[in-house]
Amino acid sequence: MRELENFETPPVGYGSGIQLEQAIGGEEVQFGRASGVLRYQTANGGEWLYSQPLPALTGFHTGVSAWIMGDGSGSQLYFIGLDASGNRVYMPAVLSDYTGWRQVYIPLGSGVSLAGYSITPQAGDGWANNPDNAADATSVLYLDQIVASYPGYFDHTPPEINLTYASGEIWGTVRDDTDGFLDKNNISLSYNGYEIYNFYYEPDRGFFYFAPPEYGYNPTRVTITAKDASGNLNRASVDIPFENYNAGAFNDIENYWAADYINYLYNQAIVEPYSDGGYHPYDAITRLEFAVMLARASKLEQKDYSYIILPYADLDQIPVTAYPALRALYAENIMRGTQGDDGKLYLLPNNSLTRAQASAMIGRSQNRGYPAAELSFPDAYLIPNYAVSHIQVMAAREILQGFSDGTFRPHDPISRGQMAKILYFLA
Ligand SMILES: [Ca+2]
Ligand SMILES: [Ca+2]
Repeated sequence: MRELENFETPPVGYGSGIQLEQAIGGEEVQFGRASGVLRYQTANGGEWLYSQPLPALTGFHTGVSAWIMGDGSGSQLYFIGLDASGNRVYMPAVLSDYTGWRQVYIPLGSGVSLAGYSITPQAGDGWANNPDNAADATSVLYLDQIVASYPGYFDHTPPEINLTYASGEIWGTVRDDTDGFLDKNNISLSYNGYEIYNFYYEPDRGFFYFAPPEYGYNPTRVTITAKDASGNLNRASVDIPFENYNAGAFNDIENYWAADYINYLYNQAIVEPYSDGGYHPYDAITRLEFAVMLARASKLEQKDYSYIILPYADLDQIPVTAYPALRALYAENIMRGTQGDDGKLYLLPNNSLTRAQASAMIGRSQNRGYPAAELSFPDAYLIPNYAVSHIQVMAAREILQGFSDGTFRPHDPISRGQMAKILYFLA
């Protein structure tokens, strides 16, 4: 398989009746951090073409697989191919009579490149009577992870990572069941959450090697992440043993179970002590504290979001120093606020948040494409729908676990101590 379009950078092209843009974050993304959104005139449809067609299909690849989120409109989506002679071919992709994500295979033909998308509106008797089909109405379809492929096969299995740590060195192998050994640009390595580019990698046998620059004094975590052409993600981490020289950063965590994680956050400048010198690990975290910690731990470049105007009606209750973090979370569709009874949007900075709410926001801060686990918590049925997929993924990644009695307690407030552990395991 070969990745052709993942929408992680905005698509470049032009359309009539259709615009293709980038959608960032949220449940409208199937893989990575962004998807493509096709906005079209419901009554007329239209056409959108890349300025530069995607690379032509070669070898066994006779078509593309694509993820398409339907809008239930009954419109017909076509993928437009361009053959070697420069002729256009229109291949039916989906009839959008469904909602939610669906993966389809679209046979374009060998040597053909994907050049754009075309939409024909719903036909038939019901059309004229449907109030949704007013002349100025628009609809949206989402696209993600378009891969050069062959008929009858979808790859849903993430790459396998074997990782060893010994004597201050890290090495191992990465291999995918479908794609075999992966290129270096499909592998990333992070050191305490920061991406490191100068690690050693041999693509012809999937071998990686890394010697951490400094270890032994503070909590340190190194993570290898691998992505196959179909967008499936996997990661493996090592927690490097240490003697903690910063144990005294907080005066109330000496015997607390998450003390190492809290010190990690301190060393990463994600948290600082309260004025009384404590971390207050048993306190419920406030929405504002949660936001600032999540934005810092996600390593978002907060200065890149200065163009965002925060829409919260309770902005006057929020310290200006927190605006950059909130802007980043808003733009990335990670934390958008809560609609009040008056229809206005509120951040509610001093409120606590439930473990389910926190899980959904933390989940939205992560690339999508990791495997999900079946939830075995006896109270899993209490988890709200919006949080289920995020909790499934974080359970599979072993970021979230239940309490010692096995329950998840989705409606309990999340404590500052629990948050510290989660942020460490995200790194
Ligand atoms: Ca994507
Ligand atoms: Ca795979």
